[in-house]
Amino acid sequence: MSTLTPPRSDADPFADDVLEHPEPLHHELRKAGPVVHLTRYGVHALARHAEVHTALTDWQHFESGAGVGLSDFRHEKPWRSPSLLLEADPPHHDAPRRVLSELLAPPALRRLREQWYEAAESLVDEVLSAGAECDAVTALAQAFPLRVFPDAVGLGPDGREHLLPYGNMAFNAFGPVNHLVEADGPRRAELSAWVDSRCTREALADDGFGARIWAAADRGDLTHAQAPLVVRSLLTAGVDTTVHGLGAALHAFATHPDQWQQLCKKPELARTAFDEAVRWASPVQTFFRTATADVEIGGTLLPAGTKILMFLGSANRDPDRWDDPDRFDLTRDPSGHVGFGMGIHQCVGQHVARLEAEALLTALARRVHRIEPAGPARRHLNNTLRAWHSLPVRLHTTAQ
Ligand code: EJD
Repeated sequence: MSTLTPPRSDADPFADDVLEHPEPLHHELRKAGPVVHLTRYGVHALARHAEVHTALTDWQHFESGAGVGLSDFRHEKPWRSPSLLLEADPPHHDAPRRVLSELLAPPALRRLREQWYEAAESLVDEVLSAGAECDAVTALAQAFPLRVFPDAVGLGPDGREHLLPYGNMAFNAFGPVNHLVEADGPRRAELSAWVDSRCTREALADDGFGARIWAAADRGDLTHAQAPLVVRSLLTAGVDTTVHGLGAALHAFATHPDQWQQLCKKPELARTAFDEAVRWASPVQTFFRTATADVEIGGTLLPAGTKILMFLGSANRDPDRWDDPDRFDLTRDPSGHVGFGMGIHQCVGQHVARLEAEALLTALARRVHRIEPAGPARRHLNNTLRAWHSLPVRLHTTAQ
C-alpha cells in the first residue's frame, strides 16, 4: 500500500472568519491534496468530492458510532446520549433507520402535501399584506418550517421557541469547544430537559410522526426504550436544517434575480432549485467520521482511530465534479451533491425538507416576481451550519 504523508495545514475550519467565508479555505484544501492533516485538531480533512463521496459511502471503514463531531465518544462522554441513527453503525443503526425512512418516505408524506401548500400560501399572503419589506429569515425561512413541522410531529403548543436554540446547540456541539459552544452552555440543561420531555408518548398528539414512532415500538420494530430517542432525532435534525436550507435558497434567489425569473416561469423547477441551493450553499457544511482501520484514500494512509473531517460544502463546489461550481444555476443537474450526505446515513428527512421547500417556493413564485435585497445580509455563525441571521428583502408582487 502506498502510504503518502498528507500535506499539513494549521488552518482552523471553525474560526469565525472561516465560518463567515469558508470558500478560500475550501479552495486551499482541495488544492493541497486528497487528504490534508489539520494540525490544530489532529484530524484528517477531505475537501474534494471524490474522497468525501468515498468516505460517506464506505461505512465499514468510516464509522459514525464514535460520534460524527470532533469529539471521540470512545474517549469523551458525549453531551447527550448518542443518537440511535446519526451516531450509530450497522447493525444497531438499521432498525431505527428503517422505521424513520418509512415514516418520512414520499408515500407517507402525500397527506401533508395539500396542507403544506395551503399553509405556504397563507404565510406568503400574511407576509405580503404586512408590507413589501421583510426579513426573509424570520418571516419565511423560520416561520414556514415552524408552522408545519412541529404540528406534523405532533408536538404540543408550549415551548416551541426552544426548537431552534436546541438545534443550534446540537449542531455547534459537532465542532470544537470554541466560543460558540461556550455560549450555548448556560441553556444546555434547560433545552435538553424540554426536548426530552417532548419525546414521551403522552406529550405527542396521536396522529403525527411522533405517535407513529411509538406505534412502531408497539409493533416490535423498535424497543420502547428506543422510541423517545428516535423522536428526539426528528426534533434535533428536522428544524434548523430546513430553516437554513430555505434561507440558503432565498438568499440565492435574492442575489440571482434571473434564476428567480426562471422559477416564476416554471414553478415545477422548485424541487431542483432547492437541491441546487443545497449544493451551492451547503447548509450542513461539515461532518466527521472515524477510521475503523488503517485505510488508504486518495493514495494516503489514514491511521485507524483518527477522526476524518468531511467538507460537504467544498465537495459541492469541487471544479473536478461540477462545471462552473460557484454558479447558482437552475439548468444544471445538482444530483450527486453531498449536501444531504450519501450512503446509509443520507438525510432520512430529505423528502420532508424538499416538500417544505417546494411548497414555500411555489407559493412565493405565484405572488412575487422579484426578491430584491433591501439591506446587508448577516450571517449567523454555527460550527456546522451555514446560516443567515437576517436577509432583509423587498418582495415585488406580481400584478393579479
Ligand atoms: C444531522 C447533519 C439526531 C440527528 C440526526 C441528524 C443530524 C443531527 C442530529 C442532520 C446532522 O439523530 O439527533 S444534518
